[in-house]
Amino acid sequence: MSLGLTACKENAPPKTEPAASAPAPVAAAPAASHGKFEVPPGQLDDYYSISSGGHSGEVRIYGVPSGREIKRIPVFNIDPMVGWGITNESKAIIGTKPDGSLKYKTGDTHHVHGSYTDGTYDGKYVWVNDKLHGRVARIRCDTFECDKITELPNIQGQHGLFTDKRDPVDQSINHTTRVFAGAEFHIPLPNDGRDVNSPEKYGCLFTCLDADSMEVKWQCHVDGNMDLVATSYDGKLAASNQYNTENGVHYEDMMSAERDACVFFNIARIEEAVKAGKFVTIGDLKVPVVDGRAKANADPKTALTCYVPVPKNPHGVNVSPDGKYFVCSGKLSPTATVIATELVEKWFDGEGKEPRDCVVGEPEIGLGPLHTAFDNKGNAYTTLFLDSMIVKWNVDAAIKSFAGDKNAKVVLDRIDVHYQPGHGYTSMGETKEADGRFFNSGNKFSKDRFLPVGPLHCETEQLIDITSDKMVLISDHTAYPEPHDAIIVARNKIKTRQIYDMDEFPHAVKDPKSQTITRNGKKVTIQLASQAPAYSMREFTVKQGDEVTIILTNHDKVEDLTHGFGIPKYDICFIVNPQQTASVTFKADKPGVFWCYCTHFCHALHLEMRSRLIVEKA
Ligand code: K7E
Ligand code: CUA
Ligand code: CA
Repeated sequence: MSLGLTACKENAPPKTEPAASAPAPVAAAPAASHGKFEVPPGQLDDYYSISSGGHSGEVRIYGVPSGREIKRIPVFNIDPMVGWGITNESKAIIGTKPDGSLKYKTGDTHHVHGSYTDGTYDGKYVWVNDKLHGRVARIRCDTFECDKITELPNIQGQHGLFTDKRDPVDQSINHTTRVFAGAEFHIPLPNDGRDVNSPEKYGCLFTCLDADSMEVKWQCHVDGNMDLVATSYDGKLAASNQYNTENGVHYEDMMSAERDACVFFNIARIEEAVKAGKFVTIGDLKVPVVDGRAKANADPKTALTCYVPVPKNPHGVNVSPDGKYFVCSGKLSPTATVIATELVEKWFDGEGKEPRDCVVGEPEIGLGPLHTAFDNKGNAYTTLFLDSMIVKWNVDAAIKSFAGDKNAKVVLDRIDVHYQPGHGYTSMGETKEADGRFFNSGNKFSKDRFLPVGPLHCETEQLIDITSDKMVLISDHTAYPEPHDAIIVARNKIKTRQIYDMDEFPHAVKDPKSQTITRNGKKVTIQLASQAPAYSMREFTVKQGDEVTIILTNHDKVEDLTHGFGIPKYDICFIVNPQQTASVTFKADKPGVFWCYCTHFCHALHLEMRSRLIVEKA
C-alpha cells in the first residue's frame, strides 16, 4: 500500500500541472492514482460511456471514470429482464417471420455513434451496427431503449458505422440526418445462389440511411471491402478503411498487397447521381446503387470515390477533432497514415494528382496499430494490439517528419495495457469538444488481471489519465465479452426521463381497475393494469387452444416503480416501467393453473403480487 501511495505522488501530479519528468508508470503502481478519480459512494460519474457489446448483441452504459456498469440495453439479443424479444412491441422492432416468431435472435454490435449538432453530441440518439445480420439499430437517449432496426439489403458483415456530423438539415427533425455504414464481406449481387464460385464477381456496398425514417437512401458499390467508417464535420466526406483490396477469399490472399486503401465518398456527388437517376438496382429491390468502383471514377472532377493507398491491411479510420485529418492505423504495418481532409477535397476538385498525395504523415508507432483517438492538444493515441501498448503521438510532428524534418518528435509516450487492446477512445474525443481527460483502452485479453473463472476470461477496460505529458493508468474494470468501440459522452449532454407518458402507447389500458376480457373467436385479449401491489385482475380464464394477448399497463407513477410479469411454463417474462404498456401473445396450449407473478421487486407485498391464469381443458 505504501509503495502504491508513493508511486501516486510521483506519477500523478495535479491535473492542472504538467507532469515534468515523471518516470514512466509501471504496471503495478499506477492503480494507486485512482484516488483522485474515485467516484465516492452516492456521487455520479462525469461521463456516460456508451459501449457496444459485441456478440452479446447488446449495448451497455458504463460510468466514467468509475467503470460502474449502469445499464444493459438489449438490441439484437433477447433479454428476459426487460422482455426484449418477448413482448409484441420489441418483436415488431427486431422483426418477425410470418408466423410471428423472431427473424433473428442474435447480433454482433461493434460501433456506437451519436447524433450531432454543432459538431458535438446533442444527446438525442445513438446508432449501432449488427455485423452478424447486416443491420443498423437506433437507440433513443431519453430512455436508452432501441426504437428502430433496419436490415440493410445487398450486403453482409455490416461493420463500420458513423453518423453525419454536419448540422441537422431538416429543422423539423432536428437531429443528425444520415447514418453511413460499410460492408466488410463481399458477396454475389444479388446473393441468390448465382456466382457463388466466382469471387471476382462479388461486390461490397456502402450504405446511407435516413436517420429519421431509418430507411436506406442509397448504396455505393466499391472495389475491395470496407472495415471502419468515419465522417468529416461538414457532411461532405465519409471514408472507410479497406483491408481486402485484393478481394481475397482466404486470409493469405487478403494480405498479399503491400498497400490497401482508405476509400473516400463524395456524399454530395453520390446524392446528385441518385437524383439524376445514374444508378442500378439489384434483384427486385428498389434501393439505388451507384457505381463507386475505381474504373467508373477515373476523372476526379466527376468521381464519386477516391481510393487513397494505405499500408497494409489497415484497421480503423478516425477523424481528428479539428476535422483536418483522417487517420488509418496500419495493423500489419507499424504505421499510422494521416490523410488531409483538405487535400481529398482538392483531389475531388481536380486540383490534386495521385490520391496518395493526400497522405501528409505516416509515422512508425509500433506493432499492430488498430484504432486512434484524440485529445484537445493535437495528440493522437493509438492502440497497439501486438505490443499491448497505447502510443501517444503528435499529429503535427508526424506531418513535419513526413515532410523531412528529422528533429520532429513524433512519439511522445507509451504505456502498457493488459492485454492486446482493440479500440481506444477518449472523452468527447469524436467531437469538436474533445477534452483530453480520459482514454479508455478496450483490451481483448485480461489473462491474469481478475480472479480466474474457467476457460473464458472477461475483458479489461483500462482507464488512462491523459491530462499530463505522461499517460497514467487509473483503473481496470471488467467487461463481459465483448465490447468493441464506445463513445464517452459528457453527462450534461444526456437528458433522460424516468416516467413514460401513458398516451405514447396507443393500446394503453387506461382503466386502473380494468377487468376487460375480449373474445373474438379463438382470440382472447386481456387488458390488465398494474398498481403496486396488485394486477387489476386477480384471475382470468381462457380455453385451451386460445390465442391469448395480454396487454399490461403500469399505472404506478413513482420513479423506478417497475413491475414484471412472468407466466410459468409459457415462457413469458417482461417488465413494464412507470406508465408503460407492453403486450405478449401466446397460445394457451397447456391446461391448468398458472400463477402470473411480478418478477421485478416493487413493494413489500411484491411476492403477493400475482394473478391466476386458468386454462380450461378443451
Ligand atoms: Cu477493431 Cu469491429 Cu471496431 Cu473490434 S473492430 S476492436
Ligand atoms: Cu410488482 Cu414486484
Ligand atoms: Ca490487404
